[in-house]
Amino acid sequence: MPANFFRPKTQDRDRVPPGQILTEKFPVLTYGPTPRVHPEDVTFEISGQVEEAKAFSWEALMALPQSDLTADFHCVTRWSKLEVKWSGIKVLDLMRLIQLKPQARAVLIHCYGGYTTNLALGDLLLEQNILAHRLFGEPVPRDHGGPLRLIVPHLYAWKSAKWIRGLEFLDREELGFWEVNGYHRRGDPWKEERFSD
Ligand SMILES: Nc1nc2c(c(=O)[nH]1)N[C@H]1C(S)=C(S)[C@@H](COP(=O)(O)O)O[C@H]1N2
Ligand SMILES: [Mo]
Repeated sequence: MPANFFRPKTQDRDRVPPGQILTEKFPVLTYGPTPRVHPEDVTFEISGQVEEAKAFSWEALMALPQSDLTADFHCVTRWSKLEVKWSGIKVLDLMRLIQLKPQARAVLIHCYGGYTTNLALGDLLLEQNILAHRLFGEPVPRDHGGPLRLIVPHLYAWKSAKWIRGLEFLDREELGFWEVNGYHRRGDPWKEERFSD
C-alpha cells in the first residue's frame, strides 16, 4: 500500500465502503487544468426544467441560510477521507427558491472549465448535500474546488463537482464527463458502483 494510506481501524470498519483505504491527507483529484474563478465572478445558474430560470450572484448565495456538514469522502480510485468539514448552502435551501417542472427527473451539473456530472433528482434533493464554500473553516482552496463546489457525500466523489457554475434540470438522464467515459451513472460506493457494465 502506498505511504500515507492505511486500512480502516476496527472502530471505523463499518463506515468505510468496500475496496477503499483511508488517508488523512486530502489528495487533489482534477481532470485537466484548474480553473481560476473569483467569487465576484460567480453566477450560479439554475436552468432547464424549471418554471423560471434563475441566476445567483456570490452575494445572493451568501445571503442564503448557511449550514455545516461533516461527511466522509470516497474517491473511486480507492481512497477515502473521514470527517471532512464543509460549510455552505444546502441544496434544499437553494431549491426552496426554485419551482421544478413536473417532468424534471435528473440534473446535469456544470462547472467552470467544462466538467459535468449527472445526478438523478432523488440523489440531488437530499438534506445533506451542500454547495460548499468553506473547508475546515477556511475558504475552499482553489485545488479543492473553490470558490464553490458541490458535496454529495453518499456517492463517489466524482459527483462532488468542483468550481460549480450551475444546475441544469432535465426530463431524462444525460450523462456527465466521467459517466460518458465508462464510470457508473450513479456511483454508490456501498454497492461499488464504480464502472458501467
Ligand atoms: N470540476 C471538477 N470537479 C471534480 C473533478 C474534476 O476533475 N473537475 N474531479 C472529481 C473527482 S474524481 C474527485 S475524487 C473529487 C476530488 O476532490 P478533491 O480534489 O477536492 O479531493 O472531485 C471531483 N470533482
Ligand atoms: Mo475521484
